[in-house]
Amino acid sequence: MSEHTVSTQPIEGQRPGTSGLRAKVKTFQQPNYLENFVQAVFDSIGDISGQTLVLGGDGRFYNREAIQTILKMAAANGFAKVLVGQGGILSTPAASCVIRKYQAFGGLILSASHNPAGPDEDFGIKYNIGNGGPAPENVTEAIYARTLNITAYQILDCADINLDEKGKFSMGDMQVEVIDAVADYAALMQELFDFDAIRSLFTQDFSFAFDAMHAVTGPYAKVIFEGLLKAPHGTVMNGEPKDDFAGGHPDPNLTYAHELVDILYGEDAPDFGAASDGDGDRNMILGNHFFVTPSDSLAVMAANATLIPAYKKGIAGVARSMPTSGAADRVADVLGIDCFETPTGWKFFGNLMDAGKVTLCGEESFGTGSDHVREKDGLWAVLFWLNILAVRQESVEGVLADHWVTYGRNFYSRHDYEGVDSAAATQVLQNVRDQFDSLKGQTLAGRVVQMCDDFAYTDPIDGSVSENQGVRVLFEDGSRIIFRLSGTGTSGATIRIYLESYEPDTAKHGLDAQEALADMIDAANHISKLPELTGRDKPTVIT
Ligand code: G16
Repeated sequence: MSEHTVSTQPIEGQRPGTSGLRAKVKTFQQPNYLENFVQAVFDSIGDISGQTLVLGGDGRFYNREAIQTILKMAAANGFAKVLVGQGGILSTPAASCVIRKYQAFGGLILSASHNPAGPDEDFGIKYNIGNGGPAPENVTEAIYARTLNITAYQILDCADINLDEKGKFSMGDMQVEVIDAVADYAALMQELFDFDAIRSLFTQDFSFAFDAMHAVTGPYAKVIFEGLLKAPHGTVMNGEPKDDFAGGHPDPNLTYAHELVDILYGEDAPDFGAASDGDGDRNMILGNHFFVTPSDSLAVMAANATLIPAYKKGIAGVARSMPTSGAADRVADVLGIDCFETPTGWKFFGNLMDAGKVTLCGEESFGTGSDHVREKDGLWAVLFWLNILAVRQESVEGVLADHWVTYGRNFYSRHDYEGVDSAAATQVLQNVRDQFDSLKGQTLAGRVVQMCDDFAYTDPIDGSVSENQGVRVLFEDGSRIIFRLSGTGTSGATIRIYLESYEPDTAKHGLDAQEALADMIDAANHISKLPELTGRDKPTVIT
């Protein structure tokens, strides 16, 4: 067993995006691509000698090979110990949980989230810091800067570890401990929620379908829902993780989770349906013939938090990403707590949670979570909803109808245009920017434009500034149209248009969101010239 220093050269394009470095598997398989990035991480995060690293991924194609390489590099770079999930598996929230529980220095999570997997699809890697959360921008920028001047990486020349066997192994001077991927996470969930109440719900006339979408949450969901909570066998659909996600696109939304959606909107539909994504941090919540927008889900959680054991004393505050609807703000207002508006990206919530300023966080991109870990957490959100339903003994639709009576309804939708030519996408946003001055005071979609800007955020804890986080058109009545380019895609550009309008009138709450927002959608197309520039007459995905 010997330690090698291998010469290398910088590789272009290794700047982490919204959530780490994502690229095609074939790109990651290029000589030194993975190694350069991992060495850049190890060179940028401080003194790692004698420290513990957590390592795991969503099980997608290339996960196992990448883990073996990273273990050998961790050993050569001086880590004392690596905790790795059995089979190389750790869902993103489970990795966050393990980093925190064992006070590790940080963790490397291998995932491209909901992006398809397989030899011709996507792979990804991100570094999480010691609080369990995604590295903040100053760290990811330091990693990127290092990728630009890297000249060598360190690696141990040794045999692979058997990732399928739990136990402690040696790799040079470093210890590798292969841990149960589910146990620590399942234990944490039992501390937070009333498992007795949820178990009793399953003995009643209540049916539930959970779609793991052939991705990482299958084993977690089977242990928690069918094992600990005694939901009927078969509650978990598509629960066998596959390295290509069975050819699917495990993004829990109305388009890609259509198998579950068809069941919840079919005959004899279950009372409750939920899905999670590739790496287990996103969630979609459905009732019988009913869809809960992620923005509303966050608001309902905030309003009902005291029904849950972990939050029974109340929540410190909430935070939402800027494009997420203002539904949670209304709840925060009534509760007399702060509501923070951050840029898109879970990494922006970490400081607020560490400072004790927020307990619950959420994003329109099907992410909700709390300060129990520092990632969004799909199964946590499902358990939160099950606990609410167990206590309130109402349907999902009933809970929402009641919520809207109290707080009004923020009609909300996101339109995604995927795989658009990058120059055209940039121009769509620029067209709106060019009208910032002239739009102000104009009437669009029957509403008066109050102001337009490029969203910028100053972190209230460390004062760091993040600019150009989305183009906003804000109306006097609180309605909003927001344009953003996705930071998680790997081919072409994805334009996201976020549309929101507030409706206090209960008589109008039953409207379909696309109907309620139709004039806003027309206005967005008109001011951006999106149809003309992209040649698209409809979005790829509507949520
Ligand atoms: C990631 C981030 C989220 C973000 C989402 C969408 O989620 O963690 O904070 O909201 O991407 O980002 P974008 O609009 O830039 O594509 P995930 O689940 O992909 O890791």
